[in-house]
Amino acid sequence: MVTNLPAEARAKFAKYMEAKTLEEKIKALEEFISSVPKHKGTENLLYWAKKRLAELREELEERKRKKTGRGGPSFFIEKEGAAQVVLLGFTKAGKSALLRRLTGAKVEVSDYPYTTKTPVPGMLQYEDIQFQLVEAPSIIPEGGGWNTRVIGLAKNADGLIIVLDVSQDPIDSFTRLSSYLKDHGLLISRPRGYVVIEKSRGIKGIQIISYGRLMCTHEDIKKLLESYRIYNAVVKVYGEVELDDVEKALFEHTMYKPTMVLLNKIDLISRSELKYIVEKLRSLVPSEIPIMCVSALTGENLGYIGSTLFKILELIRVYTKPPTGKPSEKPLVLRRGATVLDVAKAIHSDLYEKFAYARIWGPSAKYPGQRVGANHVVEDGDIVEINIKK
Ligand SMILES: Nc1nc2c(ncn2[C@@H]2O[C@H](COP(=O)(O)OP(=O)(O)O)[C@@H](O)[C@H]2O)c(=O)[nH]1
Ligand SMILES: [Mg+2]
Repeated sequence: MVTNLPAEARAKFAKYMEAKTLEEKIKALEEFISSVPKHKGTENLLYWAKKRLAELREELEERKRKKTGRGGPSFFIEKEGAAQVVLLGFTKAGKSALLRRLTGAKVEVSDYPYTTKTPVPGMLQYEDIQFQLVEAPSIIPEGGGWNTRVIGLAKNADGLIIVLDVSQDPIDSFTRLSSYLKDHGLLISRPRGYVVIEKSRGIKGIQIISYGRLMCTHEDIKKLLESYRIYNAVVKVYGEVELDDVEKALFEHTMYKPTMVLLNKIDLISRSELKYIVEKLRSLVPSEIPIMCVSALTGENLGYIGSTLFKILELIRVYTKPPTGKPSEKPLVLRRGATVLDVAKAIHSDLYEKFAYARIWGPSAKYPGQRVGANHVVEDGDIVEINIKK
């Protein structure tokens, strides 16, 4: 049940949403929490809000420790290619060695812990597209602000690769790493449903984009957000989502990232040891997460990483062609489930606005050159010709 908050609490919440600095956010959230009446109906909300408050306080503590007042340089890396995938792991798992071998990036591989101090990007070629791999500085088991920035980097990515050293208790490393990620709002297995609310400048009104099944109406969501005095936001719905999940998303910054696991350094152990480890790990790792056994040293199995990423990221490639001309050599990369209209939108807003019909060649076409409407779902390898209204 969605909580019926008194007007005062909602006003306090609006103040929290508008707060700019960390200190302002903390103060506003504290005030909000104390203005919420305590009963069964507000239990969840108070839990989410207090959890968020604890996170913000931790962030502030970290900044104070640094004494710079700014939390150090951010780990932001501009996206390039079809998707950005962050390599995560503890120190010396072999992230740099993998990045170097897979992308040719000039990064130091070292037996000295915490050698990689800032994120390093490189491009991995997969057939006719490229993935941007970004090595994140290693997660420090003791925690701290460095980790906070690594988490920030991972939250901004399209997918994650968890790198484990197969010779250094990979089961324990995986367990610690995945629970650390979960505690910091990063899920590596797909939840039943979740919501992301984006409030950036330039957004007018409430836009609801559903990639799943919404168990309430758009009107319900608008009303809920308006009651929190949110009038401009994009609400992205994934999986099966109830109104409660939308309210929770106001506080919780949990995200799901498609993930794969690399068991690295398989050159160091015997095949029977490896078999035992893989079986044990498989029983712990959610079934949708691929586990691959690789060696950055010998290069074994590294050739399968591109296709595995393509699969878990649920991407497709389409080749666009003008009505009189050849298909493009470079594909347009879209998410699975994309329609002809999404293709038009991705090429040019003009094509989207003046869309009349499309012709399709390839996997989704019943016959070459099939004429289809805007809602036709395209498939990997399709050639799409958009025709506009004359
Ligand atoms: N035997 C073996 N050693 C590796 C492999 N990958 C990395 N290493 C070694 O492991 C150490 C740490 O590697 P590095 O890539 O710097 O780890 P990072 O901290 O995760 O970036 C270095 O001494 C590497 O040479 C591998 O596949 N096999
Ligand atoms: Mg490194």
